[in-house]
Amino acid sequence: MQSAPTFKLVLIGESGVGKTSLFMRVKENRFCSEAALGLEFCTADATVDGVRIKLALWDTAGVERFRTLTRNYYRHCHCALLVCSLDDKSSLDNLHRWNQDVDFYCKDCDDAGPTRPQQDPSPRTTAV
Ligand SMILES: Nc1nc2c(ncn2[C@@H]2O[C@H](COP(=O)(O)OP(=O)(O)OP(=O)(O)O)[C@@H](O)[C@H]2O)c(=O)[nH]1
Ligand SMILES: [Mg+2]
Repeated sequence: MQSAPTFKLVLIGESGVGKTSLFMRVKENRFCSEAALGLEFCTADATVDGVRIKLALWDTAGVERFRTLTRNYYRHCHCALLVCSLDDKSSLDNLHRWNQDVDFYCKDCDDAGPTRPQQDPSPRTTAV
């Protein structure tokens, strides 16, 4: 049986908006009440339009001093989830900065590695 194509997905956004919490929900199905830096990776199975896929999910750090490091995580990604918090307006206002980073640092998405499926969707950004 053909293995499921893998899509790399990164969670990005300001510090404290809940990226690691979202990540931990996917990874361990639990909520972590304390702030955590993250910078972790996990995989998850999903079915889209009846097709089995694998998500390679990357958590990143939103703090400014890690911004350069975070950009390394954009390499070969297929999807970036731009995360903001409803109780932090600046995290919404600053999303365009993260989107600019995605536009700039995801230029290599078209030659992503061997796990890339034959007919991939174009890289997209999604706000949640
Ligand atoms: N009330 C509430 N708190 C949340 C929610 N999601 C996350 N938090 C809390 O917000 C704080 C920050 O969440 P994190 O998931 O660590 O935030 P982050 O985006 O990973 O932050 P950085 O790693 O610094 O970039 C933690 O104390 C979480 O428990 C939510 O949906 N509701
Ligand atoms: Mg975090």
